[in-house]
Amino acid sequence: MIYPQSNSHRQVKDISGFWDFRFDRKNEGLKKKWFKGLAKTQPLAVPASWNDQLEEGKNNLGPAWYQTRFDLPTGFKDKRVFLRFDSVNFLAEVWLNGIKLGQHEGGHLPFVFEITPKIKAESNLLVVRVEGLLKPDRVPPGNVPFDPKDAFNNTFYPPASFDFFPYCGIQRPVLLYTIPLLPIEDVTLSTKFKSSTGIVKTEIKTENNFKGLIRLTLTGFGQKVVKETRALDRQTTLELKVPQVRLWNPAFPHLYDLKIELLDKNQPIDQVHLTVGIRTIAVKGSKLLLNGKSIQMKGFGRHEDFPVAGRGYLPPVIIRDYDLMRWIGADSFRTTHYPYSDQMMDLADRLGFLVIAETPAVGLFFKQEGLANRQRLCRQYTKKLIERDKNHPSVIAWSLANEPHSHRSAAKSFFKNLIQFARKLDKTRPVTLVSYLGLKEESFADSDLVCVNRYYGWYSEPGRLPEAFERLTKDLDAIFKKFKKPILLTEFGADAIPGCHANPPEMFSEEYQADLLEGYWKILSAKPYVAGAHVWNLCDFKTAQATHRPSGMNYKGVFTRERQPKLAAHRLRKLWKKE
Ligand code: BDP
Repeated sequence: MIYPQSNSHRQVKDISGFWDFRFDRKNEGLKKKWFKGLAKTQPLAVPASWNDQLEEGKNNLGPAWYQTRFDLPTGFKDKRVFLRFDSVNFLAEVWLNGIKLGQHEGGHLPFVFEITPKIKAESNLLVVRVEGLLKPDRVPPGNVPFDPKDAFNNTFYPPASFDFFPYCGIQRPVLLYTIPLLPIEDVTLSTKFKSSTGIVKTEIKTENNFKGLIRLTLTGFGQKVVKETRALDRQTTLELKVPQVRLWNPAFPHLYDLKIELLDKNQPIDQVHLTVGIRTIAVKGSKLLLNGKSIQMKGFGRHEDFPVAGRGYLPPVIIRDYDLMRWIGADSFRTTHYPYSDQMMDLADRLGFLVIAETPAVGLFFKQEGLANRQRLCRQYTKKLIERDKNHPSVIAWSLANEPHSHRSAAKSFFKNLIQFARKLDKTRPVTLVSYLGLKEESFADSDLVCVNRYYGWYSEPGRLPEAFERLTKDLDAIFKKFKKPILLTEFGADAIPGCHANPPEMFSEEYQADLLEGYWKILSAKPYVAGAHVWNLCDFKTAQATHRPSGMNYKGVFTRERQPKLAAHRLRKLWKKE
């Protein structure tokens, strides 16, 4: 999937802004045909979650309606025109000029409609109905009936089965864009190297009836490699050899520029630019190897979360978070618990962060009811995530779920199939899932990495760090003995209320959080089979209301929600920067 681009063959126009908006409390909009035009609206910022923009929005998960009008932008005439939503949470139905374009389920992943035949030169009316209700057969699920076997305790309001606020709305940009009549449909890159030569395998998908020339030009670091060939059916593969290759890695995130052109009778008819990081990622025994060298990642789990905008796309916050991660000495993160924006991923390539890209499959459970739909959604998310993020050198693994309640027998075969499915789609990256079950997680037999979340010293052994550290050590050794694969501690942490201090340290104080994280890191960094440690969380974040979540906040951030450091941030920096 190629992100919309602007060049002499393609145009993009961002139609985000202040749109007309209204809630549909009585759920009458469909019957009353609001898709023909909304009345009684108020302005709402797009992209952003609606929940913290409006008083009425807070715990309101929809349905709600948006509308905007646009003219056909200059340069769009006689081109194929598409409408792309980068992310709408959860269910979106879309109409253009009163005609339904379609619907899309699931936040955090893009969807596209071709609107060429339906678009007018002036005053096009775009209407979107969005609904983010929490339902047991959705992914992530909500409103799940209590069942001790699935470890749900229904403590949250709104009743999410996951620990972050169920923000709703059009949360990322909405784009109009064009492609030529015979376009480059898709490009898949994979890279490797042999001594000092980099090899970039490029698979280009074109239309059936394109029989012209495909030309690739790779430039960077004083090199220019050009290769061209006639298009073969729908898929053409070309290999570029890059002398004196500069490999991509966190210390030196070297990126080459790749221009892909289609030529028909010597006339250029399409062009796409991609950045290429040449690197390899592999699992060998107990090691995770980047460019053939063993790595031990340090970093965070995170959330797309900020006051007022909720889960909305906010470029300065993205920059701030990368800056904080650099300041503290982190080199990696997991896109907990859903795919992040395309822009966040582009910056990971540029700034040199290693990313475990995760699907929105959090809080999954395997009771029969609704299972078929949850499984369908998981496959759909896995496919879309890989299609979207496959060309990022920063992405070094796919995580297909966070903390599934996978002790029911249906889980094992489900994950076996899902892992195989992901491997078929991408043969170049490790595939994993993140579990709290540890030793009892049967799917670790099928995954490439063992990713576990541990809260010793917090949810168990509260206030007793020495016992927590002892348990952690024994637990990790036992897990490694059983699975013999690299282990990533994908979450560990403690809540610290900013400004709360205690000596001797006690729970919720900044000192306790700092001591817990330091203790964990010392144990983890000394274990040769640990390929990474991700602190939970980079920043405090909004969650649903619960007795254990003061003011609807999860305070496990080492930075506050406003992105200021707690004691733990300084402590981690000392440990991480010196290495
Ligand atoms: C883990 C979850 C994460 C939560 C965290 C916590 O993966 O989403 O926010 O616990 O309780 O189990 O802070």
